[in-house]
Amino acid sequence: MSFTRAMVRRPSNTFASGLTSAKDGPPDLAKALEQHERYCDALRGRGLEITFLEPAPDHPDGTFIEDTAIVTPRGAVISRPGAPSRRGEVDSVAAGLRKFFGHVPRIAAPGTVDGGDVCEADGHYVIGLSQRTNESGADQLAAHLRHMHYTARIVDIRKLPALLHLKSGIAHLGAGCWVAAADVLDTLRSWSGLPVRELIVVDAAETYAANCVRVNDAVLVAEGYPRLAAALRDKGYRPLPVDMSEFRKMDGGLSCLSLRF
Ligand code: CIR
Repeated sequence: MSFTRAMVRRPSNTFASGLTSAKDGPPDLAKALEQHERYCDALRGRGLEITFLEPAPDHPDGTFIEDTAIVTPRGAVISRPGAPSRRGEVDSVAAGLRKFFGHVPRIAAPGTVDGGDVCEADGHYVIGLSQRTNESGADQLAAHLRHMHYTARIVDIRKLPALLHLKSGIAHLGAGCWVAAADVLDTLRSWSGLPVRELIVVDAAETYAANCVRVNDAVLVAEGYPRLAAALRDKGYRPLPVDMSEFRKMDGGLSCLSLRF
């Protein structure tokens, strides 16, 4: 899929009070803002025009904008985040997306979906049941996607508690090429009928980097994970390292900093 736009939200001054399970200490806001700017540069360098939503001090996790919507070439769906503290993030995202997509349906209670649990693979959407996405939310999202004439499947990753989201452990680079963390491999192989032409396995020491993102001619990948970068290069991809240290402290992966469309 090729992209021309992205929507992002800079971290606000309450960033450090967001949800996290990481034990790496509090993030440095100035450094996070700098890293966010470099991330935006990487997107601009791939030809994307960026829309910035206002920073949201009332929502410390608001910079992880990917969780608030599922955006496809045929329309967008506003999610209902699994963490109650994140539910208020969606209104401003809905307003931003309406400018591009017109009517944008929403996941309704009791459903919950985090966009990080949704992985697009050549027009097929894999939706992960996780700590954040429940059956009702996944069913509603699958129905919206099918209405847009996409196919969708729901998979269960709740037995992989190390994964906050589906895309914490897998990424799809296009044309059936997957990146998967070593401990997700068996689960991925159990998804029958999934077109897997090529598989890049991320070894246990680099699991965080499995959350990489293909953006047009490059693959954005967290900086400091040389084995995955080398494996991507070997397969003919162009890895583009982006420093994610401050976002990692808040459990944030690379994909969650933007909505791409
Ligand atoms: C959260 O726990 O919701 C945020 N601190 C991090 C969300 C990261 N989202 C993602 O990787 N898709």
